Parts: sequence; C-alpha cells; structure tokens
Amino acid sequence: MDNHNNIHSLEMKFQSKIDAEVKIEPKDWMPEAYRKTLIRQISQHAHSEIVGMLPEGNWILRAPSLRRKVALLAKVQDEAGHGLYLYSAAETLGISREELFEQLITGKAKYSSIFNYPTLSWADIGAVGWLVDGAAIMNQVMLTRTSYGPYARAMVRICKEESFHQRQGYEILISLSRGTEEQKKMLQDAVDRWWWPALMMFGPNDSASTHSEQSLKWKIKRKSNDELRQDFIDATVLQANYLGVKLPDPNLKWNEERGHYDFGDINWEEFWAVVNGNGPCNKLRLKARKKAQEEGAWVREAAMAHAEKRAKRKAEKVA
Ligand code: FAQ
Repeated sequence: MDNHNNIHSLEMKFQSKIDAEVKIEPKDWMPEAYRKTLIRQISQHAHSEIVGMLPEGNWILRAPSLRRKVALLAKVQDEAGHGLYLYSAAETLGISREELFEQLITGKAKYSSIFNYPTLSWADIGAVGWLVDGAAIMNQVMLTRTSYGPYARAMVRICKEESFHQRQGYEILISLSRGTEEQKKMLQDAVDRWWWPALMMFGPNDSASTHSEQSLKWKIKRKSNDELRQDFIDATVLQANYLGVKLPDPNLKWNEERGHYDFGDINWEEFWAVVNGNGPCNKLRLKARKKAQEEGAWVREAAMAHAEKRAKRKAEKVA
C-alpha cells in the first residue's frame, strides 16, 4: 500500500471509531488536523479559565461578607484547577506547557472574549456567575461527550464545579433583587452590561464559524454555536423573570411556532474587535498574565528541581 492509501485507510478507520462513539485516546492514531484543532480549542479553553480568574479576583478583597468572600475565593481557585486539567489534557496531544503559556502571553492564542470586560460592581460578580458560568456550562455539558477521551473526562469534573459557580452567582443576584432600590439598580445595570457579551461566548453564527462543520463531524463539538446559544437563551429567560430583571433586548419574544425565544441581532463588530485584542480590558489582562508568568518563574524552577532530584533518588534506589 502506498503512503497516500495508507493515510486514507487510517482516516476511514478513525472516522468509523468516532461514528461508533469510541473515544480517541492520546496514543491512538489521529489525523494531524484533529490534533491541531483539539490543541487550539483545549488551550483556548485553558487560557480562558486562567484569564477568567482576573475579573473575579478583582472583587475578593471587596466581597460584602465573609461568607461571600469564602465562596468567591473557592470559585476563583476552582478556575485555576480547571486551567490545570485542561493544560494537562492539551499536553497529551504533544505540546508543552511552556509553549502553551508562550502562545497566551504573546497574544498568539485566543481566550474567551468575555474576560475582556470589566467587573465594575459587586452585582457583576453575581452576573458573571449566573450568565458567564451559565453559558460556559451549556457549552461544557456538550463537551463531556466530546470524542477525545482526556478532554471529555476533564469536562465531567469541571461541569460539577461550574454548577456550583452558577448557583453562587444567581444567589448573589437573588439577594440584590430583594434589597434596596439602589441594589436593584445595580443588579439591572450588571445584567444590561453582561447579557450581550455572554451571548457572544458561543462564537460566531454557524454560517460564519470556520471550524464547526469539521468539528461536528469529528464530534469534538456535538452542537453548533447557534444551537447552544438558543438553548442558553431559552433557559435563562425564565431565570431572569424569577429575578425580576429585564434582559436588554426588545426583540426577545417567545415564538410558539419555533418553540424557542426569538432574539435581536448580536453586535458582531464588537465581538470581532474584542477577539482581535481591542476590547475594554484585553491589554490589562495580558499584562497581568505576563506579570504572573514572570513572578512565578522561581516557583516553577524550584518545583522542577525538586521533582528531578526525587526522580534521581528513586532511580538510584532501584539500581
Ligand atoms: N472568544 O469556528 P469557530 C470559561 C474564535 S468558559 C474568543 O466557531 P470553534 C469558564 C475561534 O477560536 C469560556 N474567540 O471556532 C469560566 C476561531 O478562531 P481561531 C471558554 C472566539 O473553536 C467562567 C474563530 O473565532 N470556553 O472559561 C470565541 O469551532 C467564569 C471562529 O470560531 C471554551 O473555550 C470567543 N467567544 O468554536 C472561567 C469552551 N468564539 O481559533 C472563569 C471550548 C469563537 O480559528 C469565570 N471551546 N472564537 O483563530 C469551544 O467550545 C469552541 O472553541 C467555541 C468556538 C464554541 C468557543
């Protein structure tokens, strides 16, 4: 068999495994483009978790009570853990942690657009939990069934924690909704600012999504960007009603025929500006990550030296 035929037959076998719902594991043969797409998506996801710690970390010292502080601290620590699971999953595809970090701090790798918006009030922490974690869960529950084993397994753990994050945010907002006029105003203002960016998290419309068609075939994605966005809107409108907030979209209306909510146009110009580095906080976020990378260098070096020493001692014992 010549090389071309050989690759073709490997690709056929690979696709039939995917079609039969068999998970792909790190040492299995996979098309280069599948590996590349996964590294891109998983690393973008890992970076999002790590950069996502920044807007919330901003409020840890200003949380209004000890109970709120403990919950927020736990949530931000969870995001760091999610980043670690995801970086580890990306590493199984043959890329190093150093390369991944380098791609983030040089701006070569993307992270979610949502984390380039500022958290201006305490209500924003509630809105981030409710809307941002809510959108993240919608996407991530689908990813627990993604075709790559290590990514799917990481997602199972992550989703459990994200559910707590979403509840934590919603509970903050319930308290505000039962509070003073000023607190209610703060709640509405946060929802007004976070609603549209949360809808943008699902990515461009299906017709403009470059990777969706192939990723759906490979079952990396199990639902399209627009399907997930619609699922999120349908679930969230009811929660907004319970909170007594108005979602900032005059075109949001139940469509009996479709069995879904209709909604207004998303500002895609704003989305691409943010994705391309020109959102309100892009520069600030990268600066903070770069600083953390530099200041943490000695910790990583010390940890690696310790690990090497231990491995050497173990090898000497065996010999
Ligand atoms: N932001 O062809 P598609 C969290 C890019 S949740 C920035 O549709 P794809 C939890 C895309 O990369 C947030 N860029 O792409 C948390 C591509 O550019 P490229 C993270 C975006 O991959 C909560 C181009 O546009 N979640 O962190 C965005 O098939 C609270 C064309 O797009 C994940 O990453 C965007 N929103 O579908 C943490 C989930 N959307 O790479 C802290 C995993 C698209 O060719 C606090 N990722 N782009 O240069 C996915 O499911 C997918 O990657 C999508 C995009 C759905 C995000």
